[in-house]
Amino acid sequence: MSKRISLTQYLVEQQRHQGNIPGQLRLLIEVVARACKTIAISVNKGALGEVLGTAGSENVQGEVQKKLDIISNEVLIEANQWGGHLAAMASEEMDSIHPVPDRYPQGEYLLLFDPLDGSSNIDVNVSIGTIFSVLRKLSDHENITERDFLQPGSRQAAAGYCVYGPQTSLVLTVGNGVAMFTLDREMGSWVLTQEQVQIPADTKEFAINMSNMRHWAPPVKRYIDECLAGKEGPRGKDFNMRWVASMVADVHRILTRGGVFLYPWDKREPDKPGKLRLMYEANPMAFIVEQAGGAATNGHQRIMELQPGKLHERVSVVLGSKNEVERVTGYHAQGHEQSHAQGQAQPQAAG
Ligand code: P6P
Repeated sequence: MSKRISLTQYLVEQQRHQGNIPGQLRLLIEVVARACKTIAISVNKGALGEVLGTAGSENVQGEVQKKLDIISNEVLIEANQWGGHLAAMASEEMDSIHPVPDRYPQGEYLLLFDPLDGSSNIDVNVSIGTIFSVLRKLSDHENITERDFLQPGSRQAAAGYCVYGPQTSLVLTVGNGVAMFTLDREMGSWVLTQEQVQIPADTKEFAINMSNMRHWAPPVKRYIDECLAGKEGPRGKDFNMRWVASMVADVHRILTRGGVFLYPWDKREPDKPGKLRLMYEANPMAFIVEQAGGAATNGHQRIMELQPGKLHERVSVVLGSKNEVERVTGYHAQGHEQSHAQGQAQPQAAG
Protein backbone atom coordinates (compact mmCIF):
# COMPACT_ATOMS: atom_id res chain seq x y z
CA MET A 1 0.00 0.00 0.00
CA SER A 2 1.43 3.45 -0.96
CA LYS A 3 2.48 5.76 1.90
CA ARG A 4 -0.57 7.32 3.54
CA ILE A 5 -0.54 11.10 3.86
CA SER A 6 -2.65 12.56 6.65
CA LEU A 7 -4.51 15.86 6.53
CA THR A 8 -1.94 17.36 8.92
CA GLN A 9 1.00 16.27 6.76
CA TYR A 10 -0.76 17.63 3.64
CA LEU A 11 -1.33 21.00 5.28
CA VAL A 12 2.24 21.20 6.67
CA GLU A 13 3.69 20.37 3.24
CA GLN A 14 1.39 22.89 1.53
CA GLN A 15 2.67 25.54 3.94
CA ARG A 16 6.31 24.44 3.41
CA HIS A 17 6.06 24.52 -0.40
CA GLN A 18 3.37 27.13 -1.08
CA GLY A 19 3.40 29.25 2.05
CA ASN A 20 -0.38 29.64 1.81
CA ILE A 21 -1.45 28.04 5.08
CA PRO A 22 -0.40 30.18 8.04
CA GLY A 23 -0.63 28.50 11.45
CA GLN A 24 -4.06 29.89 12.32
CA LEU A 25 -5.51 28.69 8.99
CA ARG A 26 -4.01 25.22 9.46
CA LEU A 27 -5.52 25.03 12.94
CA LEU A 28 -8.89 26.22 11.57
CA ILE A 29 -8.95 23.56 8.84
CA GLU A 30 -7.91 20.80 11.23
CA VAL A 31 -10.54 21.84 13.79
CA VAL A 32 -13.29 21.92 11.12
CA ALA A 33 -12.15 18.53 9.81
CA ARG A 34 -12.29 17.11 13.33
CA ALA A 35 -15.77 18.59 13.81
CA CYS A 36 -16.88 16.88 10.58
CA LYS A 37 -15.75 13.55 12.06
CA THR A 38 -17.94 14.24 15.09
CA ILE A 39 -20.88 15.11 12.84
CA ALA A 40 -20.27 11.95 10.81
CA ILE A 41 -20.59 9.85 13.97
CA SER A 42 -24.01 11.38 14.73
CA VAL A 43 -25.16 11.08 11.10
CA ASN A 44 -24.06 7.45 10.92
CA LYS A 45 -26.04 6.53 14.06
CA GLY A 46 -29.34 7.33 12.30
CA ALA A 47 -32.34 5.92 14.12
CA LEU A 48 -30.05 4.36 16.75
CA GLY A 49 -28.89 7.76 17.88
CA GLU A 50 -32.23 9.51 18.27
CA VAL A 51 -30.94 12.18 15.85
CA LEU A 52 -33.55 11.80 13.11
CA GLY A 53 -36.67 13.87 12.60
CA THR A 54 -37.40 17.54 13.12
CA ALA A 55 -36.36 19.76 16.00
CA GLY A 56 -39.71 21.57 16.07
CA SER A 57 -38.12 24.92 15.09
CA GLU A 58 -37.38 26.93 11.95
CA ASN A 59 -34.13 28.53 10.77
CA VAL A 60 -33.60 32.04 9.45
CA GLN A 61 -34.66 30.78 6.02
CA GLY A 62 -38.04 29.76 7.45
CA GLU A 63 -37.12 26.10 6.87
CA VAL A 64 -38.02 23.39 9.40
CA GLN A 65 -34.85 22.45 11.27
CA LYS A 66 -33.91 18.81 11.60
CA LYS A 67 -32.36 17.64 14.88
CA LEU A 68 -29.11 16.99 13.02
CA ASP A 69 -29.09 20.55 11.65
CA ILE A 70 -28.91 21.86 15.20
CA ILE A 71 -26.50 19.19 16.45
CA SER A 72 -24.12 19.89 13.53
CA ASN A 73 -24.31 23.62 14.07
CA GLU A 74 -23.50 23.26 17.77
CA VAL A 75 -20.58 20.90 17.03
CA LEU A 76 -19.00 23.46 14.68
CA ILE A 77 -19.54 26.37 17.08
CA GLU A 78 -18.14 24.50 20.09
CA ALA A 79 -15.15 23.16 18.15
CA ASN A 80 -14.09 26.51 16.70
CA GLN A 81 -14.67 29.18 19.32
CA TRP A 82 -11.79 28.46 21.79
CA GLY A 83 -8.81 28.03 19.41
CA GLY A 84 -7.83 31.68 18.85
CA HIS A 85 -7.96 31.28 15.05
CA LEU A 86 -11.38 32.86 14.50
CA ALA A 87 -12.94 36.26 15.05
CA ALA A 88 -16.51 35.15 14.31
CA MET A 89 -18.68 32.54 12.63
CA ALA A 90 -21.85 32.61 10.53
CA SER A 91 -24.19 29.72 9.77
CA GLU A 92 -27.28 28.95 7.73
CA GLU A 93 -28.85 27.90 11.04
CA MET A 94 -28.26 31.20 12.86
CA ASP A 95 -30.01 34.52 12.15
CA SER A 96 -26.96 36.64 12.99
CA ILE A 97 -23.21 36.17 13.25
CA HIS A 98 -21.60 34.46 16.24
CA PRO A 99 -18.59 36.46 17.49
CA VAL A 100 -16.00 34.45 19.46
CA PRO A 101 -16.84 34.92 23.17
CA ASP A 102 -14.69 37.45 25.02
CA ARG A 103 -13.23 34.69 27.23
CA TYR A 104 -11.32 33.38 24.19
CA PRO A 105 -8.64 35.15 22.08
CA GLN A 106 -9.79 36.51 18.73
CA GLY A 107 -8.09 35.27 15.54
CA GLU A 108 -7.65 36.45 11.94
CA TYR A 109 -10.35 34.42 10.20
CA LEU A 110 -14.09 34.34 9.68
CA LEU A 111 -15.79 30.97 9.23
CA LEU A 112 -19.10 30.48 7.44
CA PHE A 113 -20.90 27.17 7.10
CA ASP A 114 -23.98 25.25 6.17
CA PRO A 115 -23.60 22.71 8.96
CA LEU A 116 -25.75 20.05 7.35
CA ASP A 117 -26.69 20.56 3.72
CA GLY A 118 -29.40 18.38 2.21
CA SER A 119 -31.40 17.93 5.41
CA SER A 120 -34.42 16.62 3.51
CA ASN A 121 -32.31 13.52 2.81
CA ILE A 122 -31.38 12.75 6.43
CA ASP A 123 -34.40 10.57 7.26
CA VAL A 124 -34.20 8.66 3.95
CA ASN A 125 -30.52 7.76 4.32
CA VAL A 126 -29.25 9.67 1.30
CA SER A 127 -25.87 11.49 1.31
CA ILE A 128 -25.75 14.85 3.10
CA GLY A 129 -22.87 17.13 3.97
CA THR A 130 -21.21 20.10 5.64
CA ILE A 131 -20.05 23.07 3.54
CA PHE A 132 -17.62 25.70 4.85
CA SER A 133 -15.99 28.91 3.65
CA VAL A 134 -13.08 30.82 5.22
CA LEU A 135 -12.56 34.58 4.89
CA ARG A 136 -9.91 36.82 6.40
CA LYS A 137 -10.92 39.45 8.92
CA LEU A 138 -10.27 42.69 7.03
CA SER A 139 -10.71 45.27 9.75
CA ASP A 140 -8.56 45.43 12.87
CA HIS A 141 -11.38 46.41 15.21
CA GLU A 142 -12.46 43.89 17.80
CA ASN A 143 -16.22 44.11 17.44
CA ILE A 144 -17.00 42.07 14.32
CA THR A 145 -20.26 42.80 12.56
CA GLU A 146 -22.14 41.22 9.66
CA ARG A 147 -20.49 43.77 7.36
CA ASP A 148 -17.09 42.12 7.97
CA PHE A 149 -18.46 38.96 6.32
CA LEU A 150 -19.80 40.67 3.19
CA GLN A 151 -16.78 39.94 0.98
CA PRO A 152 -16.88 38.49 -2.56
CA GLY A 153 -16.05 34.80 -2.90
CA SER A 154 -12.77 35.69 -4.62
CA ARG A 155 -11.47 36.70 -1.18
CA GLN A 156 -11.89 33.23 0.35
CA ALA A 157 -8.74 31.89 2.04
CA ALA A 158 -10.08 28.33 1.97
CA ALA A 159 -13.24 26.38 1.24
CA GLY A 160 -14.35 22.80 1.62
CA TYR A 161 -17.08 20.32 2.26
CA CYS A 162 -17.54 16.97 3.91
CA VAL A 163 -19.92 14.47 2.32
CA TYR A 164 -21.44 11.85 4.65
CA GLY A 165 -22.07 9.10 2.13
CA PRO A 166 -20.95 5.50 1.53
CA GLN A 167 -17.54 6.95 2.32
CA THR A 168 -17.00 10.03 4.46
CA SER A 169 -14.98 12.39 2.23
CA LEU A 170 -13.43 15.77 2.95
CA VAL A 171 -12.75 18.03 -0.06
CA LEU A 172 -10.57 21.09 0.43
CA THR A 173 -8.97 23.99 -1.41
CA VAL A 174 -6.67 26.72 -0.11
CA GLY A 175 -6.24 28.18 -3.59
CA ASN A 176 -3.67 25.69 -4.88
CA GLY A 177 -5.91 23.04 -6.43
CA VAL A 178 -8.39 20.64 -4.83
CA ALA A 179 -7.52 17.72 -2.55
CA MET A 180 -9.79 14.89 -1.41
CA PHE A 181 -9.43 12.97 1.87
CA THR A 182 -11.25 9.81 2.92
CA LEU A 183 -12.04 9.09 6.57
CA ASP A 184 -10.33 5.95 7.84
CA ARG A 185 -13.00 5.03 10.39
CA GLU A 186 -10.78 2.46 12.14
CA MET A 187 -8.01 4.99 12.72
CA GLY A 188 -10.36 7.99 12.96
CA SER A 189 -8.07 9.91 10.58
CA TRP A 190 -8.35 11.70 7.26
CA VAL A 191 -6.19 10.12 4.54
CA LEU A 192 -5.25 11.95 1.32
CA THR A 193 -6.85 9.98 -1.53
CA GLN A 194 -6.67 12.44 -4.44
CA GLU A 195 -4.75 15.64 -5.23
CA GLN A 196 -5.12 18.24 -8.01
CA VAL A 197 -8.67 17.08 -8.79
CA GLN A 198 -9.71 18.11 -12.33
CA ILE A 199 -13.27 18.42 -13.70
CA PRO A 200 -13.56 17.38 -17.40
CA ALA A 201 -14.43 20.44 -19.53
CA ASP A 202 -17.21 18.53 -21.32
CA THR A 203 -19.92 16.25 -19.97
CA LYS A 204 -23.01 14.24 -20.83
CA GLU A 205 -24.64 14.62 -17.41
CA PHE A 206 -26.74 17.46 -16.01
CA ALA A 207 -28.21 17.95 -12.55
CA ILE A 208 -31.35 20.05 -12.06
CA ASN A 209 -34.71 19.62 -10.32
CA MET A 210 -36.82 18.91 -13.41
CA SER A 211 -40.09 19.42 -11.51
CA ASN A 212 -39.48 23.17 -11.76
CA MET A 213 -39.24 23.15 -15.57
CA ARG A 214 -42.38 25.21 -16.19
CA HIS A 215 -40.99 27.97 -13.95
CA TRP A 216 -37.54 28.39 -15.58
CA ALA A 217 -36.34 31.38 -17.57
CA PRO A 218 -35.99 30.75 -21.34
CA PRO A 219 -32.17 30.28 -21.41
CA VAL A 220 -32.38 27.43 -18.87
CA LYS A 221 -35.35 25.88 -20.67
CA ARG A 222 -33.41 26.06 -23.96
CA TYR A 223 -30.31 24.42 -22.45
CA ILE A 224 -32.22 21.52 -20.85
CA ASP A 225 -34.45 21.00 -23.91
CA GLU A 226 -31.31 20.64 -26.04
CA CYS A 227 -29.86 18.10 -23.58
CA LEU A 228 -33.15 16.15 -23.66
CA ALA A 229 -33.20 16.22 -27.48
CA GLY A 230 -30.08 14.03 -27.34
CA LYS A 231 -28.32 12.67 -30.45
CA GLU A 232 -31.07 13.86 -32.79
CA GLY A 233 -30.94 17.39 -31.33
CA PRO A 234 -28.50 20.32 -31.64
CA ARG A 235 -26.08 18.80 -29.12
CA GLY A 236 -25.63 15.62 -31.20
CA LYS A 237 -25.24 13.46 -28.09
CA ASP A 238 -27.43 11.88 -25.44
CA PHE A 239 -27.36 13.23 -21.88
CA ASN A 240 -27.94 11.58 -18.51
CA MET A 241 -29.62 13.30 -15.56
CA ARG A 242 -28.94 13.13 -11.83
CA TRP A 243 -30.53 15.08 -8.94
CA VAL A 244 -29.64 14.05 -5.36
CA ALA A 245 -31.13 17.20 -3.74
CA SER A 246 -27.95 17.45 -1.67
CA MET A 247 -25.66 20.00 -3.26
CA VAL A 248 -22.59 18.38 -1.69
CA ALA A 249 -23.44 15.01 -3.28
CA ASP A 250 -24.11 16.51 -6.71
CA VAL A 251 -20.93 18.63 -6.57
CA HIS A 252 -18.88 15.63 -5.39
CA ARG A 253 -20.09 13.61 -8.39
CA ILE A 254 -19.16 16.49 -10.71
CA LEU A 255 -15.69 16.77 -9.16
CA THR A 256 -15.30 13.02 -9.60
CA ARG A 257 -16.59 12.52 -13.19
CA GLY A 258 -17.75 15.88 -14.57
CA GLY A 259 -21.25 17.27 -15.08
CA VAL A 260 -23.18 20.50 -14.77
CA PHE A 261 -25.32 21.51 -11.78
CA LEU A 262 -28.07 24.12 -12.08
CA TYR A 263 -30.26 25.72 -9.44
CA PRO A 264 -31.45 28.76 -11.42
CA TRP A 265 -33.81 31.64 -10.76
CA ASP A 266 -37.39 30.61 -11.44
CA LYS A 267 -40.72 32.39 -11.36
CA ARG A 268 -42.10 30.58 -8.29
CA GLU A 269 -40.57 33.34 -6.14
CA PRO A 270 -39.49 35.94 -8.72
CA ASP A 271 -38.04 38.29 -6.07
CA LYS A 272 -35.50 35.63 -5.04
CA PRO A 273 -32.49 35.21 -7.38
CA GLY A 274 -32.40 31.48 -6.57
CA LYS A 275 -32.70 28.98 -3.71
CA LEU A 276 -29.06 28.46 -2.75
CA ARG A 277 -27.18 30.80 -0.42
CA LEU A 278 -24.28 32.80 -1.74
CA MET A 279 -22.00 33.03 1.30
CA TYR A 280 -21.92 29.45 2.59
CA GLU A 281 -23.10 27.28 -0.31
CA ALA A 282 -22.41 28.91 -3.70
CA ASN A 283 -19.14 30.71 -2.87
CA PRO A 284 -17.30 27.74 -1.30
CA MET A 285 -18.50 25.38 -4.02
CA ALA A 286 -17.54 27.92 -6.71
CA PHE A 287 -14.02 28.22 -5.24
CA ILE A 288 -13.62 24.44 -5.21
CA VAL A 289 -15.05 23.98 -8.73
CA GLU A 290 -12.89 26.74 -10.24
CA GLN A 291 -9.80 25.36 -8.51
CA ALA A 292 -10.60 22.02 -10.18
CA GLY A 293 -10.71 23.64 -13.64
CA GLY A 294 -14.49 24.05 -13.76
CA ALA A 295 -16.64 27.19 -13.84
CA ALA A 296 -19.34 28.68 -11.61
CA THR A 297 -21.69 31.51 -12.59
CA ASN A 298 -25.11 32.83 -11.64
CA GLY A 299 -26.04 32.56 -15.31
CA HIS A 300 -24.57 35.99 -15.97
CA GLN A 301 -21.24 36.37 -14.15
CA ARG A 302 -18.75 34.50 -11.97
CA ILE A 303 -20.32 33.74 -8.60
CA MET A 304 -17.05 34.64 -6.89
CA GLU A 305 -17.23 38.19 -8.29
CA LEU A 306 -20.60 38.95 -6.69
CA GLN A 307 -20.51 41.56 -3.94
CA PRO A 308 -22.78 40.25 -1.14
CA GLY A 309 -25.37 42.67 0.28
CA LYS A 310 -26.78 40.41 3.00
CA LEU A 311 -25.37 37.47 4.96
CA HIS A 312 -28.12 35.03 3.95
CA GLU A 313 -28.74 36.24 0.42
CA ARG A 314 -29.54 33.70 -2.26
CA VAL A 315 -28.11 33.30 -5.75
CA SER A 316 -28.71 31.37 -8.98
CA VAL A 317 -26.09 28.65 -9.48
CA VAL A 318 -24.70 27.07 -12.65
CA LEU A 319 -21.48 25.17 -11.97
CA GLY A 320 -19.33 22.29 -13.15
CA SER A 321 -17.77 21.33 -16.50
CA LYS A 322 -16.43 24.56 -17.96
CA ASN A 323 -17.77 24.26 -21.50
CA GLU A 324 -21.30 23.48 -20.31
CA VAL A 325 -21.34 26.37 -17.82
CA GLU A 326 -20.11 28.70 -20.56
CA ARG A 327 -22.89 27.45 -22.85
CA VAL A 328 -25.62 28.11 -20.27
CA THR A 329 -24.12 31.53 -19.46
CA GLY A 330 -23.94 32.30 -23.18
CA TYR A 331 -27.65 31.49 -23.59
CA HIS A 332 -28.43 33.95 -20.79
CA ALA A 333 -26.36 36.64 -22.53
CA GLN A 334 -28.17 36.00 -25.86
CA GLY A 335 -31.51 36.06 -24.01
CA HIS A 336 -30.51 39.36 -22.37
CA GLU A 337 -29.60 40.89 -25.74
CA GLN A 338 -32.88 39.73 -27.30
CA SER A 339 -34.94 40.99 -24.33
CA HIS A 340 -32.98 44.24 -24.37
CA ALA A 341 -33.68 44.62 -28.07
CA GLN A 342 -37.37 43.92 -27.40
CA GLY A 343 -37.33 46.23 -24.31
CA GLN A 344 -38.36 43.42 -21.90
CA ALA A 345 -37.16 43.09 -18.29
CA GLN A 346 -34.87 40.15 -17.62
CA PRO A 347 -35.27 37.93 -14.48
CA GLN A 348 -33.06 39.04 -11.63
CA ALA A 349 -29.40 38.00 -11.92
CA ALA A 350 -28.36 38.31 -8.27
CA GLY A 351 -28.99 40.15 -5.04
P1 P6P B 1 -34.90 21.02 -4.07
C1 P6P B 1 -30.77 21.20 0.09
O1 P6P B 1 -31.94 21.63 0.77
C2 P6P B 1 -30.39 22.29 -0.92
O2 P6P B 1 -30.11 23.48 -0.25
C3 P6P B 1 -29.21 21.84 -1.76
O3 P6P B 1 -28.33 21.02 -1.08
C4 P6P B 1 -29.89 21.09 -2.90
O4 P6P B 1 -29.13 21.11 -4.10
C5 P6P B 1 -31.20 21.84 -3.07
O5 P6P B 1 -31.48 22.49 -1.83
C6 P6P B 1 -32.34 20.91 -3.39
O6 P6P B 1 -33.49 21.72 -3.61
O7 P6P B 1 -35.77 22.21 -4.41
O8 P6P B 1 -34.60 20.16 -5.26
O9 P6P B 1 -35.36 20.22 -2.88
